[in-house]
Amino acid sequence: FIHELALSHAIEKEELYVQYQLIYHPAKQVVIGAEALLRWNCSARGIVQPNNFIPVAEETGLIVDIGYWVIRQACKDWHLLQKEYGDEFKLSVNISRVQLNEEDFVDQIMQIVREEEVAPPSIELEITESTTVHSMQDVQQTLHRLRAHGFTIALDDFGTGYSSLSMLTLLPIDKLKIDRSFVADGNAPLIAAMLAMASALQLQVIAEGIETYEQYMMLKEMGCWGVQGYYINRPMNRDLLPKQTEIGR
Ligand code: G
Ligand code: G
Ligand code: MN
Ligand code: NA
Repeated sequence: FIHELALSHAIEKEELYVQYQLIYHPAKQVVIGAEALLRWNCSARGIVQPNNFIPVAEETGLIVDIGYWVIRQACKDWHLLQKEYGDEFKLSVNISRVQLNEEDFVDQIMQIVREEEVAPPSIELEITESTTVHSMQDVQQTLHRLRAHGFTIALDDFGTGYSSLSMLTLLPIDKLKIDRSFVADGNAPLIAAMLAMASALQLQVIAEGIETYEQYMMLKEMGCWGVQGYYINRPMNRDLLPKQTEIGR
């Protein structure tokens, strides 16, 4: 049980921080991006995992301000990471349904990237299928506006929610992130089918939860565009991330 009051002070008390997990391009053998993963170092209970406080943040609406804080932090870190990984480097940020439903979400995120001097194509927004269960038309419109500004959109946890396939035609997206459960199951035929489908729809694919050399080689040989997982790196603070030259696989 997370006390809402404690969470509501987390930003001002500087208890929030972001860790990063690299996204690696197996064909080119280069880092192409990273996903921002929020952490909370609570003074009362220590490090709280996102699965334990993001639902509370969503229920209370605190996720809106926390989410803007994450986006701003990602923009600040982008400048530093881009020096290491190059101009094409993208930072992905998880966006919850509650954030997307904010009427001024597009204006707010545009203001943040302007102030932080980051171009929208350097930022990818990860949404989940559950993001889209309610008010599909509003979500569609918001995503279209974000893409018109140059942000890219990734459908996260792909294959785990309801109506996965209809989402692909309903939502304007650029990428699929194959949920790590499919990688863990070693379900090669299913992954191959997802890759073929994504290719037909001209979507790039990132496979999540790559933990072993065998999983890495399988996805690489299948032509998967990007991979992410403990095999590349555990989520970690920006200054500890492996350098481009340290991460040849
Ligand atoms: O590292 P992991 O335990 O970080 O993340 C657990 C879950 O929390 C994932 O489903 C991830 O998408 C979600 N998550 C991590 N960071 C954020 C964030 O900044 N915003 C939102 N909305 N979800 C996040
Ligand atoms: O739901 P989302 O994909 O945004 O969140 C990613 C979650 O998966 C985070 O909790 C992150 O810490 C976790 N994660 C990242 N890589 C691996 C991995 O290789 N194995 C496992 N088991 N979890 C991972
Ligand atoms: Mn994600
Ligand atoms: Na995911």
